[in-house]
Amino acid sequence: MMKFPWKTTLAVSAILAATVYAYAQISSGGPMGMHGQMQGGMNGSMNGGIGGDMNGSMAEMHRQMMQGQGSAGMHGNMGQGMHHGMHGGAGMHGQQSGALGAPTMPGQDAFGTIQEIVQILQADSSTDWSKVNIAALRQHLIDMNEVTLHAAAAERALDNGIEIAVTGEGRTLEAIKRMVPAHVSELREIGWEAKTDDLPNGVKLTVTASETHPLTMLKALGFMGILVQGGHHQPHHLMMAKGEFPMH
Ligand SMILES: [Cu+2]
Repeated sequence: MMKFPWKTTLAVSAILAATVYAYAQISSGGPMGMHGQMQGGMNGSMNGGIGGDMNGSMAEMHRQMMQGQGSAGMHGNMGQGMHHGMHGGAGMHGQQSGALGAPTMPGQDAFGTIQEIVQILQADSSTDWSKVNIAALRQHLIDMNEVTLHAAAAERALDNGIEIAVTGEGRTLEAIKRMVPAHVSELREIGWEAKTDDLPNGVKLTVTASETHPLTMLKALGFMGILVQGGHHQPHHLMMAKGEFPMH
């Protein structure tokens, strides 16, 4: 099921955090027509939160870098981007005055995620609208909400790892059954020893400790810390919206 180049995604993700200011700068002068959204991401980061907008912008950056547009521009603009980031940027460019001028925050995380994806698709002349499926992305975002906020996670330490019973009812249970096993295949792709077993009301997730993921780390991370590993989510959202990726 996983055809996406994970290693590339990870390598790209590692540098994204360090260059997000620079990226916001490129983007505001760039061809993507996503000014409002990028301001949102930038404001979020300046205010101290790493929010959904920034994650979303990483997906777009990943896409640009895969197309070979990102890295040259990124380095060329890095200094300027950092400068703007540190000084708040307001007034230095009309487009960067979100904090003081036109509001940019979407108000709701899934709304903002979908808005950004739709803007990416509309700015891309190669978008195949006969395949685009925003409803599928919305269902996935509902799954994410259920698993992140409503699933119960009972963690138990083993001698060589941890075991987590992830359970819920109704819509939450559906989301657990779809998302947790899919994430475990992704964890395995990036070198984690993880597996899932079905439970009547959820999924049992077992993660074995290793040199790179020692028991102390696994206990500290717990269910959510483990689930967020890897850089797959944001690019997957775009693929889902394009109808190019099987739902999970
Ligand atoms: Cu997701």
